[in-house]
Amino acid sequence: MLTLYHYWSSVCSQKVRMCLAEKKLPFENKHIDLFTFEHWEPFYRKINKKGVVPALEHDGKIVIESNVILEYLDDVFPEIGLRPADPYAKAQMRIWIFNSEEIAHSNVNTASHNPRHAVRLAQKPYTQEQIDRAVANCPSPIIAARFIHRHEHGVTEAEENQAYAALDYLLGMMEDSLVQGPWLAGRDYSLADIAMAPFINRIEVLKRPEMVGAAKRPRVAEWWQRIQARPGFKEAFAFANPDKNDPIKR
Ligand SMILES: N[C@@H](CCC(=O)N[C@@H](CS)C(=O)NCC(=O)O)C(=O)O
Repeated sequence: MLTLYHYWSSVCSQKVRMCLAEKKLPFENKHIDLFTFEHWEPFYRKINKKGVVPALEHDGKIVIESNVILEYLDDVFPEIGLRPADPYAKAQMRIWIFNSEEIAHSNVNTASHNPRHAVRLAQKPYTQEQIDRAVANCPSPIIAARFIHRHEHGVTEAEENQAYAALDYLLGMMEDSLVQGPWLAGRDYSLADIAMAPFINRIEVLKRPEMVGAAKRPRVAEWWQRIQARPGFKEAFAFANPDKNDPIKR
């Protein structure tokens, strides 16, 4: 039995939902609302000591870290395999999984703050006391410090520009890698594509579609079309936001 603790629009959660859908694995859904700070509450800290989503529970065992969850699912449910057998292709797959963590996640997070995270928080009339209580619950000093800083100062234009420059550099590498295509690790659709797809979706949502558009990056643009045509992608992204008042819709 699989249970997924996730948040509808979290990029790391979207990866895991894509993998589950691609493998046709049913799961129990536990939605954790990041904007009511459920991820820092004691019950969830027992599941994920880092206070982030996603977390996967499999027959009572907890696995955290989205990229680790992807490989775990492929180990335990190999019937629909998502890792190439060829060692070189597998190395390419791992590089893209690593890039998704090292470059894509932190920079997409920075770029998402002002137009998404701050907008949601502003919509909820939290008192300073409620914010302080939420932060006191946060298990990670790293995330707590970032949250406080951004809550007080937002993300500056310079920080945002730096994040987009990093993402542009990553997309340039993607364009080059896809010469071997059609997928990021070569011939076969793999965990590399799953690890990167939610970030490309977010770049589009953040109204920077030219970064992944055909004029600038034809191979990335075609890859993105192929990804979106997959039933697993459609299923993973069809997960509806339980909070109907959320001003963010995609
Ligand atoms: N390396 C972790 C990162 C998890 C992560 O940061 N998740 C985000 C959502 S994509 C989160 O829970 N953020 C909550 C917060 O920063 O307060 C993974 O890949 O699972």
